[in-house]
Amino acid sequence: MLSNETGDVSAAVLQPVEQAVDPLDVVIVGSGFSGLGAAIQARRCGWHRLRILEKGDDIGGVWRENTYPGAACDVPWHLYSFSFYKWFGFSRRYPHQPEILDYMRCCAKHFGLYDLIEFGAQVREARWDEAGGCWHVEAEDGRWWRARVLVAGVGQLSRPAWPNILGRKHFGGASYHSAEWDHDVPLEGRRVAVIGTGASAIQFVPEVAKVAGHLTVFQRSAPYLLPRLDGDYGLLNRLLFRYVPGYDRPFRYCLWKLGEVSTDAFDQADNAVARIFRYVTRRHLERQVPDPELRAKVTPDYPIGCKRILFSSDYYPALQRDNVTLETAGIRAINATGIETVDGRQHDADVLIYATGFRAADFLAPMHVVGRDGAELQERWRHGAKAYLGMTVPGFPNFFVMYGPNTNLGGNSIIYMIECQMRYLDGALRHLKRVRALAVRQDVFARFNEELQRRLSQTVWAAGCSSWYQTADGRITNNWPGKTYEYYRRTRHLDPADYEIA
Ligand code: N01
Repeated sequence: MLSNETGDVSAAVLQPVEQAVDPLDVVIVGSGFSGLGAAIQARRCGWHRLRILEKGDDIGGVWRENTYPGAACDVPWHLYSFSFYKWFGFSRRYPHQPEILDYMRCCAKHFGLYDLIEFGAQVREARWDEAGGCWHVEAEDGRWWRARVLVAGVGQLSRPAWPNILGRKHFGGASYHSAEWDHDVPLEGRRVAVIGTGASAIQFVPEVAKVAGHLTVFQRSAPYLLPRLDGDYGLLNRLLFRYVPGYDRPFRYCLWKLGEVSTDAFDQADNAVARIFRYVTRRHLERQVPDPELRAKVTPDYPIGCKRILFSSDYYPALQRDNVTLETAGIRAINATGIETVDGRQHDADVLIYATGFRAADFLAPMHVVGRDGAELQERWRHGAKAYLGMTVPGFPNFFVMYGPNTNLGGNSIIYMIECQMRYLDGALRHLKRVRALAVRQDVFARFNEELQRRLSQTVWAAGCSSWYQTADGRITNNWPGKTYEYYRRTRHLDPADYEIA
């Protein structure tokens, strides 16, 4: 019987025999868009001995986890899908979560990825083995794998953020986070409180308002809202998408181009695009909210784009329903029966829903990644995560992060960025057929990050509002400062001169 290095025989029998002999080619952590994309790319360039480690019991990442009512994408499907895998099951422009998850499942099936996935594998640690020239990856349950290349595809929005509000644990009713929606808790006729007014809340508030006895929405900052021009395609369009080759291409291109142009709104200097966004959001607000008191409450007090600009045509109307209250007084504490605001009022609730976002700046946590000479990634990233092109870190050979630091966008589709990363990974994997290890050079990494931070300091994200784009110290760790085309250009080819090669 085989035994693994920890001597745990029961875990060892779970390992395929070949692993004890030879490391795998690639281990990928996560089976969201990034993980699936990395696996598809690795296979395309001839690396077939792969494993995808998935902590859940299905693929999909955030699209498996976020099942709140109304969960949908705010990027149209033409752009929020892989350019190389067409699927015409989307019924409307902005697909809802079940359709996106279906798309991902069909994609995984089409590329034969299911056989590669180890479900229930929450990675605890990944450690570089210099002598063996490979990564040793260990799951919480003791299973382990060795692989020449490690790809992290765990996303930026996979860990819910719980607010540090006094008395949170004392609430006597049901409570949960929007990313862990508890469908067993009935909301019909009940008093529901929602904390937060970000992208998640504005999608489920209109749905909850339809059934709740009373809904109180606790807003700390008002979001900017653009109208959501959603719609069903109708049979004819669907048939055209399905049967006319290339019919979807102009849609994809125009949406991408629009996203590129909209990126100008994130420059700190005032410009035409920001002015257009301000005008459209103001008109949307004036049209949908006639009451001056409510209008004042939902008018943002920070520069547009500093937090994510949201799309909704049913959020403002939901706030005006008789059974909905928007509360803007700050929260002092949570107690057994509800929420107490700083003005001393008590707001009783039966159900409390936290729409308080994600621990987006804690990249890769809780996975412990140890590189050359015992270097710990979380320690390196103590003051904010950094990587070269969002993907590679000095001292961490053959390690690639998908949707890593500074690759999030304010105005375009993240799937485009993931495809750029797939292309870059392809370059790396091709090199790794000839050499043992690639680790980005410290000077290349440092120069890149200096440039990035200099440019980011001139964006609206640095204008002083708080957002998940930055650490508590204000370092912008999540967003890419330019257009996506620039990222495409810079990641198109891996330049071996940027790397120490072993
Ligand atoms: O989270 P958020 P989200 N007391 O961080 C408030 C993606 N997404 O889950 O702004 C009171 O945006 C906080 O207030 P403030 C998308 O990229 C995509 O909504 O900090 N309030 C804010 O209102 C999005 O950007 C889709 O003042 C507190 C809210 O909680 C990202 O996920 C759909 C608080 C958090 O908003 C995150 O969105 C959904 C406290 N102590 C989500 N702490 C798509 O369509 C926090 N808040 C693709």
